[in-house]
Amino acid sequence: MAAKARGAFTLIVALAALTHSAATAAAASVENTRDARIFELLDDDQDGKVSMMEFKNNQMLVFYILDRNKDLALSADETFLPANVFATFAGMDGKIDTLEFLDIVDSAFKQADTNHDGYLDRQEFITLLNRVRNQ
Ligand SMILES: [Ca+2]
Ligand SMILES: [Ca+2]
Ligand SMILES: [Ca+2]
Repeated sequence: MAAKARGAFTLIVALAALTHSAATAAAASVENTRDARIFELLDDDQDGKVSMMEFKNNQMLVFYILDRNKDLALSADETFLPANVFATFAGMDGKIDTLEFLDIVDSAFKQADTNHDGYLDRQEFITLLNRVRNQ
């Protein structure tokens, strides 16, 4: 998988951790349950698939959560990314701004949508999470 997609999905997993770690620590140990929750979190209109728009909206939420100092850019210490992966996103200024972030999200979505129908279904999503974990 391309570095960009890998990074974006690291962020998704980070969101899941942020959202659920406090309330459902016990349930989170069951990985499949957690994956289903992440998917439901992304699927705003609950039609069983995640559109590009749903994906982007939710990822922008991740961005704002991660951006602790609210300068609309992610520095290395605000992300959960390995330094080398972060560097490939951040470019010369050493920060990931919103446009760079959306670019990452865009390419991650396209990589994950293996049947190219413009949606992530549960299977595509779970496959992707498993791939990210097994890197
Ligand atoms: Ca949906
Ligand atoms: Ca920041
Ligand atoms: Ca698809």
